[in-house]
Amino acid sequence: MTRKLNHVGIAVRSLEAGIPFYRDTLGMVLEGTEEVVEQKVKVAFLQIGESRIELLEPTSPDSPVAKFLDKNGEGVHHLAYEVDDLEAALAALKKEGVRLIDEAPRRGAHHTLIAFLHPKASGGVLTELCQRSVV
Ligand code: CMX
Repeated sequence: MTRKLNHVGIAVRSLEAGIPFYRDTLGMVLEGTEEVVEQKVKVAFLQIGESRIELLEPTSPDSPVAKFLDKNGEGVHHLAYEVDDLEAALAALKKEGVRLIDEAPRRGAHHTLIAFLHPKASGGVLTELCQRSVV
């Protein structure tokens, strides 16, 4: 079902404060920043080889990422796996009885469709599935 790890999501209080460590100290390539209004976050993608990390800054106190930061502080927030057909993947997971946050794909950053599985369904690790190349 899954093709590869697409990105690791890391919650930060500020992109401006978080980016320099990854870009300047670790030498990753900053691909760009973007606001995902529906998810109430601003994100920055940094490339490392074939992989990427996604820094997430909440844009509102009721953002799910703000809730995460209040509870846990900054740190690893989710793992995102790439799939070819997100609707089919969600249908298969639902059939298996896996608890989903999103039963249908939503728009994510970087022209993707995304859906989250509930962290309780995956050993406490918030898991995102994403499908690339959506115009
Ligand atoms: N990792 C592990 N556990 C997490 C978690 C995370 N990132 N976020 C929340 N949880 C846990 C909570 O601690 C809580 O556990 P307890 O029940 O033991 O207290 C439980 O999951 C429910 O959390 P909640 O915040 O109360 O529940 P919500 O239904 O409000 O939120 C969730 C669920 C996890 C989907 C939401 O908090 C979230 O993070 N959504 C994803 C938002 C996001 O990252 N969007 C960016 C997408 C950008 C892109 O990639 O394109």
